[in-house]
Amino acid sequence: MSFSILATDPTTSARRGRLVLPHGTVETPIFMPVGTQGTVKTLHPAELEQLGSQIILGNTYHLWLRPGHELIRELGGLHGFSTWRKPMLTDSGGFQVWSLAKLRKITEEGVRFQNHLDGSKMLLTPELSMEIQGALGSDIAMLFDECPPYPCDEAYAAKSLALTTRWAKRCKDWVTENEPRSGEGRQQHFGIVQGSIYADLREQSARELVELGFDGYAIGGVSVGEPEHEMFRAIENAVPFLPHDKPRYAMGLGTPPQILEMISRGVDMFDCVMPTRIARHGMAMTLDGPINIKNLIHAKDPRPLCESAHPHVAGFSRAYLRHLFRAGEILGLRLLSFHNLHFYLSLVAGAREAIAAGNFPAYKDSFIRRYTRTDT
Ligand code: PRF
Repeated sequence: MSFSILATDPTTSARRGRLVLPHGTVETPIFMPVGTQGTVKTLHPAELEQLGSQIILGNTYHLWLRPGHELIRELGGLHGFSTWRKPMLTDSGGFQVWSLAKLRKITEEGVRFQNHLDGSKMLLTPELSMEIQGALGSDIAMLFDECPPYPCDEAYAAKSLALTTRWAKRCKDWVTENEPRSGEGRQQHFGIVQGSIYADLREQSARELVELGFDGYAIGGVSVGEPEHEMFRAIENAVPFLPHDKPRYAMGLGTPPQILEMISRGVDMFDCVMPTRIARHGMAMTLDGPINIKNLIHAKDPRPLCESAHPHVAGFSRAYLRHLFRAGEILGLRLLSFHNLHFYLSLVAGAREAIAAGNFPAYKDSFIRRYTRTDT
């Protein structure tokens, strides 16, 4: 079995686990930097390794449209093509079609849409998504799902989740018939629980996916504009129906406090564009909350970004980093991206240590208290 639980927190649902994948081992809970186009924006793969990134994410939708999965297959899969050597997870494309493409239409067959790059008409199906992810050669492929918008009435959410289950079955059938990789090098497949904010639908979705049987389970359809308490409830409504001995992944979130809240609810894996995206807008995470490095208050500040900064960044003053942003220098984008990923990776590394040491609730509470404190 590729996932093992090494420790559990006695007072919350937090777990410390280990996931063995074809390109390496992932210690959980883990944060996965997002590399949509086969690159974590601005960073060299060696820098990602220097940060201790254990697994990164890529996107079926973008890489299928450009440069194309056949070309990537020919050039050694996404690993060979990008030179990233460690594990990689690919999202299945449906969610990205929804957020990027024009004139989308969902049918039983799949999603029809207009390519956002050249306007051509395309169809992405569950089978094609699995074929593309097979060509990309990721360690973990996500099943093709529909992520309903928020808000969404219960009738639509029920119809949508029934479609997600039928698509999951088609993904599984395609993999059974076509997957050439077996044994140690086998690609893993994660089902995605949907059901919007409806407890009974979350339960139904989880049960149906578990019945089909996958290597891990994601909770999708969260962090799509719903209030935070609904997001936590969606996780609480799905987790009890997922197998204890399989990894759980909350897709596309969140803030550092939200990640700790999700870990305490039994989630093992996370991805979010936020740390790298806000870095490119001059936002840096610190233990006292995020700061905007472009602000005038940093103009003469000789201090580093944060007492927990990585040595690669800690030597630069806030004043210098502000100068880089104001001068439009690329190094500013690179240093803040590196810093924010270090912040997220340290957050989850701290959670792993705390779970193993039996003091996760204290770790979580003291982190959140300091991060959200507003000194006035
Ligand atoms: N489904 C897929 N990818 C996703 C989501 C989803 O629901 C989300 C929602 N938070 C982010 N990425 N396939």
